[in-house]
Parts: sequence; structure tokens; C-alpha cells
Amino acid sequence: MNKHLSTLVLINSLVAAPAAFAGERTVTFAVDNMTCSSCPYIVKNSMAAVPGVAKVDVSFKAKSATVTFDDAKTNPDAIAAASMNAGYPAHGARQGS
Ligand SMILES: [Cu+2]
Repeated sequence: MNKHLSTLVLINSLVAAPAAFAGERTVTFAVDNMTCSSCPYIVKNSMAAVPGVAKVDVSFKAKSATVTFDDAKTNPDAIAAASMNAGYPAHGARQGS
């Protein structure tokens, strides 16, 4: 298998079977201070910058952020702190999406 092909296989397996990775967790936070449609991008970028975070979906309408992360590398407190440092306190992390 050449290098290019193996990269494609890796990407496919990440997309197709995220639950197969040990230690992966998804939590949903309530996020304060999102007042316009640009805010979710800032929240998303600040949470995504935390090492170990794999995926962030922010809902402006629901004022929430659903984050998938590797719990060997980070935790909900660190993710919430990153958002808070950007001006958007995140709290009430609950399991699942
Ligand atoms: Cu805004």
C-alpha cells in the first residue's frame, strides 16, 4: 500500500467509525454570550484549538456546542475554559450529542 492510499484509508476510517477509537467522548455544553451569527465560529475555533478535540459543532440557535474529544488528551473542563477565555463561558457539559 503506498503512502497516499494509506492516508485515504485512515481518513475514511476516522469518518466512518469514530466510535472505534478508544477514549473518544462527546459532550454538549451550554454556551453563553453568543449574540450574533459570527459568535459560533469563534466558539468553534477556540474549542477546536484544544489538543485532543476532534470535532466541534456549535448551534447558535440552541446556544450549545457539541464536542467530540479524546479523553486521554483533554477533558470537558479544559474545553470549557478555552471557550470562556474567548469570551463565551461554556458549562453544564453532558454526555452525548
Ligand atoms: Cu457575535
